[in-house]
Amino acid sequence: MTRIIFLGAPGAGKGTQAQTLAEHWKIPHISTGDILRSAIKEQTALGVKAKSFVDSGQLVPSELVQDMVEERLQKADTSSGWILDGFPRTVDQATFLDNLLKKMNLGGALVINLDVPDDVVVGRLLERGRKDDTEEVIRRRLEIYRSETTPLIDYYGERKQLVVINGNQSAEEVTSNLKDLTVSC
Ligand code: B4P
Repeated sequence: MTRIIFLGAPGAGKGTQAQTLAEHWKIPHISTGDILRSAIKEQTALGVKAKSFVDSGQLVPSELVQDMVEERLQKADTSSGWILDGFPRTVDQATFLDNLLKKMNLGGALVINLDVPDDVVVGRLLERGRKDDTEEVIRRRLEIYRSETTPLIDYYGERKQLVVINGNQSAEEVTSNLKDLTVSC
């Protein structure tokens, strides 16, 4: 069973790589950002609550995202594993996920940190131009990433679950490095 978590700054290539590898390994790509954006588009109760946070580059309250992830990880298509992209983003979310996996009688996941310098990610996101890819919102997302998400590098490092990959290469080169990893966990 393959369980992968992608860490990395906004624009580090998490979504890009997770999608490619999920197709390669035939497991679902679970992106909390994509689920939130689709809930916002469909104006579901979750989407209405999440909209202002996503638009301004802040983290959506953890209880909303955690419920969403718990529900998604119970679906039948996860029986061979999954790739989580964008979750966890805080130590609280990581603790929640550890407890959830224990409750489901599953072991830990392999955590991949895609390492890319700030100036490179800002350039990539400005080029992408999603609604939350304006310079001001990108700067806020990066600040929140530094304060809330980088502690997860130590969290998973201490648990010997972490692998760091250089994300500052072409998408094809990053994919090739990732395919070389042993992924059974
Ligand atoms: P996400 O959707 O996770 O957005 P992201 O961090 O910007 O990463 P994304 O995966 O989209 O980009 P990628 O690096 O692949 O989150 C959006 C918002 O949702 C958050 O701000 C927050 O509000 C909310 N949210 C999500 N999860 C949450 C959680 N757990 N808790 C609370 N709130 C949450 O790619 C970026 C661009 O780079 C692309 O255009 C791509 O083509 C390009 N690119 C990728 N790899 C490249 C490479 N190697 N070379 C050149 N370009 C590359």
